[in-house]
Amino acid sequence: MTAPAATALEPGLAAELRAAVGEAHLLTDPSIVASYETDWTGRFHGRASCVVRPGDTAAVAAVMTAAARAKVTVCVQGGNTGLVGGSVPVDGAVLLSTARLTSLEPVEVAAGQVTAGAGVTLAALQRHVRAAGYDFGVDFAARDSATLGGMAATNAGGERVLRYGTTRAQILGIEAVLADGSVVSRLAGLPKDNTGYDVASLLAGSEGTLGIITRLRLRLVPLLTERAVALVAVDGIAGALTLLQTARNRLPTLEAAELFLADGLALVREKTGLAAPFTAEHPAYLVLECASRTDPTDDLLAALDACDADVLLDATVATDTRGRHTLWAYRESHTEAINAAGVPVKLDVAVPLTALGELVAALPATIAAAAPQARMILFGHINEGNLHVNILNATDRAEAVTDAVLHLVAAHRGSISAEHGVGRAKSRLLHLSRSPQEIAMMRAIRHGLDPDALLNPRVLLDDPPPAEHSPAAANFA
Ligand code: FAD
Ligand code: 2HG
Ligand code: ZN
Repeated sequence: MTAPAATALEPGLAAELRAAVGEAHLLTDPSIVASYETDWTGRFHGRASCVVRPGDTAAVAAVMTAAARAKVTVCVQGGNTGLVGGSVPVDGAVLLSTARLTSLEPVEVAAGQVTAGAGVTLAALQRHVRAAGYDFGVDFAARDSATLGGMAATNAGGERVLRYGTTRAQILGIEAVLADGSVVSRLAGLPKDNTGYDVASLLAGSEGTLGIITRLRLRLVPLLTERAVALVAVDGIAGALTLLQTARNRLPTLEAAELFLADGLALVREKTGLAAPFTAEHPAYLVLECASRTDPTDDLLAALDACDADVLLDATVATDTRGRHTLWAYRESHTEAINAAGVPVKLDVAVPLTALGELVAALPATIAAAAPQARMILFGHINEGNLHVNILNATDRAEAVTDAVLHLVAAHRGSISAEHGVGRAKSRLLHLSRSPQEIAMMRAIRHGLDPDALLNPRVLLDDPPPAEHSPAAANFA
């Protein structure tokens, strides 16, 4: 996708935005604005009329009030690590960056909760809560850049869903600014609160189409310092599923079960220089992590011992920090290694575990038919049936290959987005995973809160172009 020319910022709106965020945080220099206009993968681009960097909820509300009055589109960006094209602006939009929403309150030790700004990165939150003897239930490789607001907006999953669920399950309250500039705030953190619609749950996974999240009240989990990681070689998906079942049944301390395949390992090794984990090559690999307050190593070893030799082809276990990080690097380096090889078409899907083997078997031919030159790298979170289907050498066939894979997934009763969201990359195919009634309900909620579709247009829902008389129509050219 190439970026169209930027639309100029109207002087009256510029003055209001300057008053809202301060002179230093209204950015209009094209060379600076450019750094906000391309996504992490390099596949999606847009052109913003300016970037605003509000420092608190009141400033976000002032920006939205001004934008709503001028009927100008606002696109929201956190850490810009999203993988579905939702974090880049549409032409002429005001790009609102949450980078300065970094308030971090003291951990409430008795409740096991914390209130944090939407612009706080996952790694900063982890440092903050670990110092107080707690941990956060979500973790993944983009931790140094991904923000809590972006994670909530996409309902990010990651490597610990098996134990703690997705981001939505960690959110006890939310503060957000709506499209008209009004503020909804529910941050008391009551674990029980049945007083009607759950605003926090609704905003989780809404991808910035219902409001701009400014603060979050988060549930924390115990800090588990004793950890053991195994890298296990298996014969393919069938072996991986058998091993998963054994690990789940025998290991109450199991925290992660992550899958990658031989060609993914080869690419990771080529780009990182990591040594081969085993003397022989194998078709598939699982990373298993156990965490507890007491050393889980013996339990992990006993579970591996319980596996038949025709399932478990090879294994290595690490308990020291460096060894564990090395085993994780084989899995976590996939995304960077793929991007180093080219601009990928990224599809993030989930199917019932009973359909996983069939899907993996069908993917190569499906992709080759749509994009003959394509190179597929598969990996993911096996416990949730969540596969990351990365397709290189296919950006010129992106639509065809996306259609083919997502139709195949739908035919296997799957989801076209397991954890990355729908974004702009897949909004035209939402009907493959959601019924007409569900989509109508989503549209009604969206329209009720944002009738002019000013917030993140074309993300999640394929918004119809606004009426011709609306100034926002320019953004849909
Ligand atoms: P952005 O990319 O800035 O935005 C993502 C979406 O959220 C956009 O639509 C944006 O408009 C919206 N948004 C951002 N902030 C707000 C806000 N405050 N209010 C309302 N809307 C907002 N994802 C997973 O789920 N699991 C993984 O394991 C995982 N691993 C990753 C590994 C790597 C190396 C990379 C690059 C990405 C990975 N991701 C993963 C994807 C990505 O990190 C997550 O989607 C993350 O939640 C995005 O956070 P962000 O702050 O970067 O959001
Ligand atoms: C992961 O699980 C992320 O590592 C990124 O969700 C997936 O790069 C991808 O496709
Ligand atoms: Zn993932």
